[in-house]
Formats: sequence, structure tokens, C-alpha cells
Amino acid sequence: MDDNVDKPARKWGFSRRSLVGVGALGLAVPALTAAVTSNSQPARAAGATRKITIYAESLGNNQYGYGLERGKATIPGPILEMYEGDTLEITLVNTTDQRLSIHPHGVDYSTDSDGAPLNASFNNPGETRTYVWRSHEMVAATGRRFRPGSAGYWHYHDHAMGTDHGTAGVLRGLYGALIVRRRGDQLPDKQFVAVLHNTTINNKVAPDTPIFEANLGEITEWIAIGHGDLYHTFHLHSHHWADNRTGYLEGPTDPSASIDNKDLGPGSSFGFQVQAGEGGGAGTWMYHCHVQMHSDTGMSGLFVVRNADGSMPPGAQEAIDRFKGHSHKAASTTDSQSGHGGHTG
Ligand SMILES: [Cu+2]
Repeated sequence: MDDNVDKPARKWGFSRRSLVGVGALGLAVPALTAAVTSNSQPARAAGATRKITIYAESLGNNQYGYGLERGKATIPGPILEMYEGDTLEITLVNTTDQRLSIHPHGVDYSTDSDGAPLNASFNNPGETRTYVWRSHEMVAATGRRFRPGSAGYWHYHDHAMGTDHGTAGVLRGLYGALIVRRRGDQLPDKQFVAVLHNTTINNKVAPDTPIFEANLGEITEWIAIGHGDLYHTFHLHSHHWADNRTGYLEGPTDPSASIDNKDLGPGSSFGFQVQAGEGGGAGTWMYHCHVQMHSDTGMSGLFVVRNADGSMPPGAQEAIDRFKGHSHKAASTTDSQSGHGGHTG
């Protein structure tokens, strides 16, 4: 392993290979895992700077992606993670013939790391450029008030392809999730990213949308991101979470509402953790946009909760087959490689 894998240290040496069809696939467990022995706290000291390289690449078919290795770009791009107080130094290699950039939400950056043409912060075709994202912990202010820290479920995206707002880059797939954790946050077993983008999820329409998988009881972390020109609502069947930063209540008197459906406008993001199958047990569950017109035209996917031993529960495969057999005009005649992203491009 190398330092380029942008993951905080983890307690578990879990694999993400059981995820199906999501851009976050391919991220490996960092070597730092070995340094953590007794709890979920990061092994690194506060204020660490980590350097990673991200490649922006053409995926053909007028789609583009970010990747941590050459030839490994995905839609969405890799999940980038940091702890409050840390700095991420990103060397963005533009392997394309397009102007592009990387622009984060939720973290601190100077104008030269803005990723916006307004500040002349972008990569010309073929150019390599470094962007620096900083983060901070909660700060005490006057009057018993606090300025929030950077922790949250955020995202990053292109801000320079096509227009000065990166409209073409976002349309074609240049986006991904950014997680800033507070030290002590629980770490998940599995991570899923759903980008509700125009009438697609991750530039795909059902039944080619991601099928996420976990075993009963595993801690799953969901990051939902909105992009494009439409408003969406993210809904997950048979699971609910606290509508706050983490999805968990902080104690028995925490007033956070419990929800299973949340509005998601362009540029917004949220995330939460839930235990797979905690309410309804193992089985195949839907996640989808709850704008009916959007769910009916392909903005839905599956969350397969396997039995605790990894076996398939009764009926789960049948449900997957039923989903795959869905026919609607957007997905009935072509395979997953043949251009559902064309809906957005
Ligand atoms: Cu929608």
C-alpha cells in the first residue's frame, strides 16, 4: 500500500469489493490500518498533511472521471477522507484535452486552490496542478457560541470544463464524495455514494444503477449528493437515520428527527450511517429518488442486505432479477456501457 490511498486508518481490514458498481470501488485499505490496535481513533496526530495524486481522465462516450491511479477513473470519483485539522494536498493530473479542475465543498482553501476559472485556478489540457484543502476543528467564539468545524459529508467536482462553473464536467461525471470526520467518529464497514444527478444516479439509470451490498449488522455509510438542474429526494427503504451530521443520536435527549427521506438540491450533500438490515432484516431493499417522475424513469437502485454470514436471504436474488428485468424506455435497449450517461450529456 502507499500514501496515495486517501483513507483514514481503520480498525477493520474490511474489503470494499462487495460493493457493486460504485465509483468508490477500488479504494484499498490503507497501511495505516495496522497501526490502529484498540479503537477506532486515527493513528495520525492532528494537523497531518497528506499528499495524493488524482487523475482526471476521459472514459469515452463523452464521460469523464477522477481516479487515484492512471486508468482507474470512475463515476463518481474516489471517496476522499480527512479528519478535522488535517490538510489534503491534491496533485491533479489532467490527462484530457479539456480544461478542468477540482473544487471542494466544506473545507478551507485559498483562491489558488479554488478550482474556479474566476481565480485562474484550473488545469489546462494535459496540465498538472496542485490544490490544497485544509480543515479545522470547532472553534470557540464569543457568547458561548462555536464556529463549526469542517466535519461533514461533503463533495468535490469539476468547476472549469465547458463553462466557468464546470457545467460540462459535472454533466460528464467529474464529481465525488468528500468526508471530513471528527476524531472519535465511528468508522463504517461499507461505504456507498449515490449522486442524484439530473435524471440519473451516478450517471446511470435503472437497472444499471449501483447495487450496494452489505451483510446484516454491518455499519454502512451513505453519502448522497445532488447535481445538475433538478431537485431530488433521497429515500432508503426499511432504514432510517438521525437527521444530523452522522446519522446517530448523541444521547437519549438528542432532539434530532429520525428520517428515511431527505431533500437533495444541486450542490447539496449529506451522509449518515445505519446498520444494514437493522429494522427489517436481510433482503433486497430499494433506494431511490422519491420524485415519482424521477423514480419511474430510472432513479432507483438496490441495497442488498445479505445474511450475517454473507449468504443470500430468501427472495433477495429474485428481487434483484425483478429489478434487472424492469423495462423502461431509458434502459431497455442498451447495456451499461452504451451510454445512459447520454441522458446527461
Ligand atoms: Cu429526483
